[in-house]
Amino acid sequence: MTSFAKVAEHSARHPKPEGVTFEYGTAGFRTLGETLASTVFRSALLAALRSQSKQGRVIGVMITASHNHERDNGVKLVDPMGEMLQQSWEGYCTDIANADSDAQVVHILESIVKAEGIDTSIQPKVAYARDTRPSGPLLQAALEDGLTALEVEVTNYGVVTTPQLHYFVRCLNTEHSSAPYGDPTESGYNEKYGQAFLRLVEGKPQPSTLHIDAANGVGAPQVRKLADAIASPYFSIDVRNSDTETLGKLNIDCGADYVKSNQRPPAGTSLAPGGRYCSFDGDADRIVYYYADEHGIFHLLDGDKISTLVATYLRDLVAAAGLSDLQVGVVQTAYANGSSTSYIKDTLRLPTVFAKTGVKHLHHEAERMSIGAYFEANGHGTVLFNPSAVDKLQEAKPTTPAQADAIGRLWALRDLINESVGDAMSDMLLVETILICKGWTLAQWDAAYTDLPSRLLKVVVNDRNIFKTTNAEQTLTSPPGLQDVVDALVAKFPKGRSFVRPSGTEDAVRVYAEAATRSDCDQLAYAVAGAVF
Ligand code: 16G
Ligand code: ZN
Repeated sequence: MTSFAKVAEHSARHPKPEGVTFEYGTAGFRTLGETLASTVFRSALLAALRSQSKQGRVIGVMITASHNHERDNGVKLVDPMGEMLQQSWEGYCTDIANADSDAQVVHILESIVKAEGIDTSIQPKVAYARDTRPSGPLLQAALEDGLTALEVEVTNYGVVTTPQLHYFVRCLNTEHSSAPYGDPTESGYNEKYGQAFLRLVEGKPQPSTLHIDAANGVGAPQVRKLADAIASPYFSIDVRNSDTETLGKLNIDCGADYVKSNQRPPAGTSLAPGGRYCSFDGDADRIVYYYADEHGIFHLLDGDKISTLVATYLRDLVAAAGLSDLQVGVVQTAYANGSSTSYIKDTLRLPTVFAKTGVKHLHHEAERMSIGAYFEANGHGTVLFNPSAVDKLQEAKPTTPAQADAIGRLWALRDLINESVGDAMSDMLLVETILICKGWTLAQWDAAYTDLPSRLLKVVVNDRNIFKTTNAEQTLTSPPGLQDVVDALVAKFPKGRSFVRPSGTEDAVRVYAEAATRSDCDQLAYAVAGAVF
């Protein structure tokens, strides 16, 4: 029986900072690391209750602030299949983080137990990890104090990538089932993805070295371990920006977010024409590729380019397997470049739907498809195989060797993909597999379609909460009249598109615009930003 007797005493060691309000946002809590100890402690308590509400299944807790500044940190809960915390619990997280007293912390726990009908005699289980941030160890100690207060059975994964923790949680919860996801260890992770990769590329021409910018984050040591496990010329890598020791380097002038936002390579990296480059973000759940053409011009292959590459490959394999009733679909957000959406609809002839920004929204849309590829333009995404698709693969009766080969490849692809969440390392192996199998350079991949010029602006406003949207964040419903102004501006520019949305992670509003030319795009973006301000 979990008793809350020790909670108040432990909670008193982690006082909530005065004058700070916390919010469980798009990707959990995220703010200055030094203010987060009470929130992390309280998140441990909630993770324990969440585990009990799921009959003692393992809940994950990840301490990271992803691509954000090194002084920031964050914490998020991971549900039993490795997915993001169910949205209906986010409010509990926000409530408990903002409780003003230790007694109120206990009171909130008691009210959640009542509201959710939780059996507190169940042994709670939590698996946790952190990234390389300097505030990580102290926050981990706060987390452990919360877990101790509720006598939680714990697994500490140390310093790993966010998607690795999601993978471990899924493995732990399927370990004794008929369909175990994998071995819940780092070596199990490397083995599973590495072996699937080798199965898929065997016998094909070997690719040139892949230069990986690891954002000076946790992806650096982890991708080296992956490469050691693969131990094959099919995965020859050169890891750059791999300094996780020196303070102040994480995500600075490097990493997927820097490359995508600035549309340029990491500082200090000169791109050799024909060379192959990619960047992870600080916790290795995003990846973008890029290269320089023969004139030295930089070209970005972002999440949209990855999703179209992956969707094309899956579509062709499904057709080759003779599984015409397996429908491949693509989930995008409003940030997807208009050219990518047209390409998916008009050239690939695949269904595409829009979801709100944030992995959980895309993930849920992709779950509705037979095989759903979801990617944010920023490079976060994965592919989900619906259980009915898995059944169809199992029941498939190939009548030719080509069909049997395609079915075998679909199985191997499923093993290669981290279905719990977008994963830079797994996505990288997926892209590498497709490029190797097609014998493509990055330029050949890029040739499918040309991105429209786009611009993303951040506008700091007095109150971002007055900005409300509908239609997967593409249309404003508040403030009144603003959407009409945006529409009128958009109408002035060929291929113009623009939207305004409140950020889910920062106190600001984002303005996105695209148009046929760079100059039109910038004019549109600044005109819309002016209307917002
Ligand atoms: C979070 C999301 C990311 C999204 C970003 C948008 C997860 C794991 N991460 O980082 O997917 O693109 O928020 O930020 O869901 P914004 O709301 O500030 O624009
Ligand atoms: Zn991240």
